[in-house]
Amino acid sequence: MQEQYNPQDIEQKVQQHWDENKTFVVSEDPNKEKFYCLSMFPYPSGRLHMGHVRNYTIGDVVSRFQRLQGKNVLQPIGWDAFGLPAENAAVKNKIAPAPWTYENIEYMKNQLKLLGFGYDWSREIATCTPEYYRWEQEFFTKLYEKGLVYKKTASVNWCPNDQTVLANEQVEDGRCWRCDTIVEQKEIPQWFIKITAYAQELLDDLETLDGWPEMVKTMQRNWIGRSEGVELKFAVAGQADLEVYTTRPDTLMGVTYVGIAAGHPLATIAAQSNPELAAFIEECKHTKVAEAELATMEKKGMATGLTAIHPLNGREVPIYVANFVLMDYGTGAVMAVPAHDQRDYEFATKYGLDIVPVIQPADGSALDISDMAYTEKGVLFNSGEFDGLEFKAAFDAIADKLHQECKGHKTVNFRLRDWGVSRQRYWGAPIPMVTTEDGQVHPVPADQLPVLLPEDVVMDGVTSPIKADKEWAKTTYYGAPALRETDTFDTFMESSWYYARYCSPKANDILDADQANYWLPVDQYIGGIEHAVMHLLYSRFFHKLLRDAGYVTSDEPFKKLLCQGMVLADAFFHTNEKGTKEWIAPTEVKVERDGKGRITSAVDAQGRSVEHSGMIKMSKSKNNGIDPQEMVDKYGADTVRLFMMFASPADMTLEWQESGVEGANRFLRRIWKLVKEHTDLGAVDAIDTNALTGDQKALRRDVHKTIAKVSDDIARRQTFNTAIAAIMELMNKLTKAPQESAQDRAILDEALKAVVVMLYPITPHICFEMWQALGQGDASIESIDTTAWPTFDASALVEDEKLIVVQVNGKVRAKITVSASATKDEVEAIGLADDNVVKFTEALTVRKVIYVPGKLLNIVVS
Ligand code: ANZ
Repeated sequence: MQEQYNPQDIEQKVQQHWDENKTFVVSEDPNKEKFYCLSMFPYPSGRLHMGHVRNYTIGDVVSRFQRLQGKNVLQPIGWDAFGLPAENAAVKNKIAPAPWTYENIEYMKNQLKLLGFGYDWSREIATCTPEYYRWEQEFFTKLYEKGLVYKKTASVNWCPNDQTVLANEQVEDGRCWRCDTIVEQKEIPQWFIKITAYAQELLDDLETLDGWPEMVKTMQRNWIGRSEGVELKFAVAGQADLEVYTTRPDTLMGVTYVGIAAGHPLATIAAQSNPELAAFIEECKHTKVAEAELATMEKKGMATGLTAIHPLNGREVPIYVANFVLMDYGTGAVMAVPAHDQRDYEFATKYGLDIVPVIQPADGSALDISDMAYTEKGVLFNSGEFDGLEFKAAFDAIADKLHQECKGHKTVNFRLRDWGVSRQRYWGAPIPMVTTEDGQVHPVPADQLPVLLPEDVVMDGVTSPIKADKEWAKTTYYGAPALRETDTFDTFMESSWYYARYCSPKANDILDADQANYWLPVDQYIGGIEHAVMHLLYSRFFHKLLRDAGYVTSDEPFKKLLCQGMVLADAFFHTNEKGTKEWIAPTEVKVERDGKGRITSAVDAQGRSVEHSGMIKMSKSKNNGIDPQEMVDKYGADTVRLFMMFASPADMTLEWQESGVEGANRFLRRIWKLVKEHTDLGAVDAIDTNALTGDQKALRRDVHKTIAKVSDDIARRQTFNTAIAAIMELMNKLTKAPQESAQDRAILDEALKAVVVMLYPITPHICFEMWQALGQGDASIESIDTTAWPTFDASALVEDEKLIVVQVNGKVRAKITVSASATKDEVEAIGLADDNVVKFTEALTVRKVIYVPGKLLNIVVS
């Protein structure tokens, strides 16, 4: 062991050892309990950021901990390598997306290695390689054959700048999430996968996911959006019946008009003889917004001139085209009840339509709809035979009546839509479909897969090279000329099943079922909360598709989910002459703090005073990212890992503070020093538990209490920070403990070995080195990579002596040490014999003795 802790030397040496020994390469072993630990794979953007480091450190800690529990641990890694940034970078730097991506992968792979993550690199996947996407293409064609894939012309969010379709959630305030351009609507043919066919199961199985954060499950429930309602028909003179979907059939008698979507067939019919209406419909189609904004947007509409007949009271009500009615939800038409629905209310007020109240508050208070709708559930009135009924009874009675008259029925609706997977960009997996000259579409036969994406391309800006090159699409389908699909898959396709591919990354099939079923489901999945809905829902969907195709037997892919918190850092800005904020990197700012750590002054490298805007998420736009590489170079990977795990609970935000990093580094130096001093003194004796003094027993009790706490904190509570705090506390005691006698040294030896193993998942390199030193070159001692987690000795936790406080008439007069098994009489005898107690009881009569076992002896005298 070197005198000084020198992380650079140690880390390089230990990493090389892991590489050469293939320490983390695993295979299926039916005799061992498996543990599959997965961190969300990175997009190869160029460099690791702190968010990655935090995510991957947590995963590595869990993995190494589980290995020391004796489990067969799979911890793979790979690259979510398709996607838009590669294309944008390609245009900017004049390098094709493929080489840009592969270079980034090489660089980031090296960074991951420098952080000491124990990955099974033999399973590395890059989703942009044909070895990966070939199987995705094949799976898609299988889904097509099962009727789970279809093509449909759909109105999509179109970003005119990026020239691409955006998913609803990629539209923020009507603008593109990437470039802020106003999003338009456009109709194009697209491929869809029927996730709606699994909506109910995706909802129900959330109940089985005990190891998931409640919040994520709630977000998924809301996204799936199941509602129970009634579908009912309004007759329209000279036209087919108009169907509407409502979740409030109890309000049926309050309907005063019907609203239809601009894309509804009835709207098209009405517009044929009404140019003004036709123009309005056109306008609606261009300005359609994300669903979330329906409630707040300005309500607009136009009468169609058609009327509908109310199914129960026969009243004639006007039909309006309304901009807040969505074409692809329910039936694309709503029965409007302005008295009890706010959107309908605003619309009716604007266009002077009737407002008929039919629900009053159940508590008997007065109904007030003078300036907004009353949307609560209540008691029916103005509703003829249904008057007096409450919501549930009214729902059933009205549904039954409609059913009897063949005018409606109960039904369930989901907010979830089918997954549109077509993207018009280049850097993605080609969709394996062709169209023959007769207009028929066909899946590419499996023996002709993969449909290769050409990598040697020149990007001209936005048009995909496989669309620009008209030759690329030309192919044949069983001899007949055909054209390839030139759209590529949404990159969520690749991330939806990578966790499964890792189980058999080289399989000559989508998956090897045996291997997949050995490892799956993933025992612990770790990643950011930003993936709570889409990625995690699509993966759950894919898992069920894989199951139904016979590849896996489980129902869910991820048993436990941990969403790590964001990494924050101080952000500073200088306001320039134009009044705009110039963000200054925190590394360029000199700060002074008061006693409480508050910033009192901040000055940048040019000597300008800068403003502090608090601790906020590390980001490029605020220029407050801390480069993990610089930190590793300066302090070593172990220090960075330790700080990350210690500074806050894994699921909370983490404040990056260099002083904290320095503290973590000092702690590692302290352990190093103690281990060095201890091992320099040479071999130790075994512990003789019968020969220990009280102090020695107490110290040993602390050691074993710490082992029990750390084990529980890591395995069950997943509070890594409190586990580290417990180890630090123990270290303080060990540093002060005497090292004189053979038994002192034996206890310290046991303690240091436990500490080193417990810290190993967090700071593996330094622990690897210290473990070797503690082994004193004994070749029979196992490497720390495969050693067992320390077990706590229950007998060490037993206290065999107790300290009892002795009071005389309520005043503390002595503290006595008694055997833990002493009876009340024995304790009383020792207490009364104590010199100081004698002083206060002499010549008096003992009236009463109260004993609180193990704690207190109160003697009452007079
Ligand atoms: C009448 C009514 C009265 C409604 C009332 C609500 C309150 P959830 O619960 O989210 O499923 N709706 C139905 N189809 C629609 C569409 N295509 N576009 C916009 N809105 C639509 O929402 C169901 C409710 O949303 C339905 O119940 C319908 O309005 C509206 F006091 O019908 B309701």
